Amino acid sequence: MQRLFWIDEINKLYLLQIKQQQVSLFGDGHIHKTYLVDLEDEKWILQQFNQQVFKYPERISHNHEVLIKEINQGELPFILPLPIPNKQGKLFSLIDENYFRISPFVSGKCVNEVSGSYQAYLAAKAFAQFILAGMHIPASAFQETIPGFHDLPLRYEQLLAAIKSTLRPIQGEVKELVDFYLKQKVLVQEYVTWKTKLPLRMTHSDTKINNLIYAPDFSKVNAVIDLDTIMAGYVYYDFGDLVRTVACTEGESSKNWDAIKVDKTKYEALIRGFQEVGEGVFTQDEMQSLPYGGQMMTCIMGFRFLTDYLNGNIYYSIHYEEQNLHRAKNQMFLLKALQDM
Ligand code: GN1
Ligand code: MG
Repeated sequence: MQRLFWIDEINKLYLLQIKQQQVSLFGDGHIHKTYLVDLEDEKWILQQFNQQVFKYPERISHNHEVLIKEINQGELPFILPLPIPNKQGKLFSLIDENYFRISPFVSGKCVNEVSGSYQAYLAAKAFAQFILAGMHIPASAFQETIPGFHDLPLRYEQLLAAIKSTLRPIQGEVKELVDFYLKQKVLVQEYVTWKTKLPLRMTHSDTKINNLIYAPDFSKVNAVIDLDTIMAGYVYYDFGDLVRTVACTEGESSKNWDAIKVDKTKYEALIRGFQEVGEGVFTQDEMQSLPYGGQMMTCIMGFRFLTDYLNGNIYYSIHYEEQNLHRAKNQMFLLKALQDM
């Protein structure tokens, strides 16, 4: 690994003694650069924060401070590893114009696919319990860390703009995907209708399955992670992203197109998890909006991957040029399967 320019400053700011050889890249996130810091008697997660994606780090700090104040961590059945303050009391540390932060490392298993319906059920329960833990906090207490993050009409507009301005030829497979996603206008209209019926809650808003850490034996959930998108949202967002990443027979990066189907047993397990936790707490409309959530979140990721491909891959990290196109194609097959259910 090349010399890490931030180590000395981090050591000063967090009163640590990290050596370069104790730092290694960690995890599968698409956004931040995440490292595991393995000291002899303790482990930390250190992140070099992506300011291109999150343009308002101060809003994230604000939301995290709300959580630190309002959520009794002892009452949560899992850990919420929020960043620790540096010696100036700040959750972010600015080093050479880059933002860094450190949070507790939670051991366990982080997976991109679950292997059975019990794991699906546990994930759903954990994310629903997270929403529940924040229900006493007015949604207006949270700031929008990415404006319009799950705003489907806005993402549709962004796709239209990318189609107009792209330097890539819209033909063949690209055209097929563009046509498919433009036809999802119906889901965009449904979004507007649900908006009039549902309350805003504190949601995690990025509940893909690898944003959760299971116990090593998968008997429970140890932690809910990736806490930058916690803000006001709809319950179906968090259910929907689980459907997208748990109830699909193939992972988000699979190109095994014919195998992309809905795993109904896992889908039912997700519903069960949300029902058990949300019974008598979530409104009837919120419970009824859950199936829409699966479709909507799959559709929005398809919009976003395709938009990014058309824009020249400026948002998501990729390993090869067509990867965002393939991610959008993967989501198209899943969305079709969800719509046929
Ligand atoms: C990003 O950071 P990560 O990989 O958990 C993205 C999510 C997408 C996801 C798709 C801030 O999440 O919205 O669902 O990739 N996060 C952001 O894999 O854009
Ligand atoms: Mg992540």
